[in-house]
Amino acid sequence: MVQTPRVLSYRDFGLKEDPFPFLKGQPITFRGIGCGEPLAFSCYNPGEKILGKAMNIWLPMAMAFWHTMRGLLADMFGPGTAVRPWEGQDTMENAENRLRVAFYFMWMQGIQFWCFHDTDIVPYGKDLKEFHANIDRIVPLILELQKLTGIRCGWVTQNLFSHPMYCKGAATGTHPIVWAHAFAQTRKMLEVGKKIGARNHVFWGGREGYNELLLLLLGLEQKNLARFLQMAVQYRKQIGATVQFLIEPKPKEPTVSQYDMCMMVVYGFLRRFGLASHFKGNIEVNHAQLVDLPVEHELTVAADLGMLGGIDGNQGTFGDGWDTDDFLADPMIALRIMIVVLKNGGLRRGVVNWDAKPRRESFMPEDLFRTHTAGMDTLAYGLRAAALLQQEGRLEAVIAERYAPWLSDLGRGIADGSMAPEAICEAAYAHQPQLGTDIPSSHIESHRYLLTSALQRCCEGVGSTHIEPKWRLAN
Ligand code: XUL
Ligand code: CO
Repeated sequence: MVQTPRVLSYRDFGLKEDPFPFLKGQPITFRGIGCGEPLAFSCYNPGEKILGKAMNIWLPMAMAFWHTMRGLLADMFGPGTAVRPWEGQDTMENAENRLRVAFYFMWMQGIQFWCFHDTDIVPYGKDLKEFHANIDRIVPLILELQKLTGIRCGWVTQNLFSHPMYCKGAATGTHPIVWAHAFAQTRKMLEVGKKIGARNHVFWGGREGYNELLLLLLGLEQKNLARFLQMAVQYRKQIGATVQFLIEPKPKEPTVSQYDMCMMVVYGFLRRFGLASHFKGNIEVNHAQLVDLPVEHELTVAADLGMLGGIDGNQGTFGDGWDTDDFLADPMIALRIMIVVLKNGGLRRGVVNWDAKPRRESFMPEDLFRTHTAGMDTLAYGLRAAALLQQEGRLEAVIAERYAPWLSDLGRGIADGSMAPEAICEAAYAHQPQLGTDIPSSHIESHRYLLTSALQRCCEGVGSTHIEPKWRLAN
């Protein structure tokens, strides 16, 4: 898993000039806790062992091709601002060059995995046939670049939301020919995933929901979606692929209400159609925030069901209410994520995919490195602090004490069903529980503060160094 310690230059990637000359050929590396340089890691030290595993095993970082390579930072109010000298016409030639730049980017950033949609890597062309022929043409280059760098595919997916034909949904649309296109795209990506050794295959139902309930045949749409997933499961088996299937929940946007609302809803749907054992969840921070849940809720539900399959790393802009895909910058969110990930024993085959983009005013190629470095570091602080908490065992002790009453005769009797209803009610009549004696305070704030203090201790040395600010606010 640790990257081959070779030195590669842009020329090894088949590039004629260095797309990132500001790095002067030097990859992003760890320069010590709190080093504070925007193009060096202050916390993420890939090979360093944390609780017996290297940091890059706990945090298998992945680049999202659509944002990092294709995102031009356009929004609904204006065109893209991104300066991307390697972008040109939407041709195969440019697609190949872009792929080379992508691998060089990941190499320089110290990222070990990549994730992409079918439409990210080649032009669609005039129809599905041409699109798939284009994909076939680029696969050998993918294999070559993966071999050169040791960078592997975290997940593949199919874009079933951008093409105008998907305006009413893909597997939940109103026309079977659209369903057929969605399935053909999925089948192709299963084949590609197998060829390039993808670890996971993601299903994000971008337009699988509704915009107007009044016009909806809910039962038909749900059955069609289930059929689509069942056929994907069958095809995976047919071609002998072992890729892990992940569903990425999201409550809304672009539709008013999406069927894969949150992890619990996804589980209910999968159970209903006998699919639960075939899928896990890919949990995205900003998607959880859109359903008004903290991401640790989604992660915990997934982990508890044995379905934690991966993470899309980002965060929403505070109070915005949109899927803004900011790079993770809040260490407390990172810590809460990593507490669940450590308890889960890691992400196994899953990756942390940076489904995130620079802000519109951070438009230079250098910002791609600055954003990934900051996001990776933030998550690494979360990892270090979560490991500290786990080692100290203080949170575990609080939890054990909190639920200890369930180990009493009454607790066991209720839980294992051995106690008769009469005896349970008798116990209730016999004892009136008192707050403070029978039922202790939870001291929630002190326990929350354990998290703050763990983060603070991970940054030790930083806070103690007095740095004279170079500028002051005028007042
Ligand atoms: C959209 C989103 C997607 C999926 C892949 O909100 O998260 O980019 O991750 O289709
Ligand atoms: Co995502």
